[in-house]
Amino acid sequence: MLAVLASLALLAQASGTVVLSEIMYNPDGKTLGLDEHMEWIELYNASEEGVNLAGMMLSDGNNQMYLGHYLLAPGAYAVVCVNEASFRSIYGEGVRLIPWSGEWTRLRNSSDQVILYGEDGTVMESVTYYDSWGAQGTNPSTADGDGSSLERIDLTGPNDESNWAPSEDFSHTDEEGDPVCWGTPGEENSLN
Ligand SMILES: [Ca+2]
Ligand SMILES: [Ca+2]
Repeated sequence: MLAVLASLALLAQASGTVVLSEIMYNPDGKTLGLDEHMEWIELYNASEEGVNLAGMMLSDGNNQMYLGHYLLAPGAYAVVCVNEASFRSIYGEGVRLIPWSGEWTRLRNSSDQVILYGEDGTVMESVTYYDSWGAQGTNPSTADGDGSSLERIDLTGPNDESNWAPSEDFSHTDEEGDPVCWGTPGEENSLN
């Protein structure tokens, strides 16, 4: 019995169980606020089992953020944000936030890597995004400071430009009541 439990525990943080699903790397400074207050990363549990995120680590290769105790249900989304008060002021109290400790990864606006490590230090997920992802000809990507996040289209598909694109959800409204696209933190992606 103990051996079975041990193998289940290992499976629980295996590659592909918890995936990177959405990244707000360049929040719209005019409406959302500064990067250091409003960046966030969304995770999704693509497995059939609940996964405790405790001990997992997010990093851009420099700073390290250790995830705290958090049971992510199968098919559920949750968010790691740089500043809870700032995040709540925009997105409200309903989004579940994952506790973390360490130093925020600081998502560069040109290009950066986001790596998710399992508790045992193995790489579970890695995406290197570019501000060109989602650009249309000479028009810059709407994920590059124009409100949108970058969403993963197929949540178990590849971590490249073919499978990540600017979010298209306009259910939020700004102070003037105009619809804005601020991503879908904690919810199903608009591109899924
Ligand atoms: Ca940024
Ligand atoms: Ca989402």
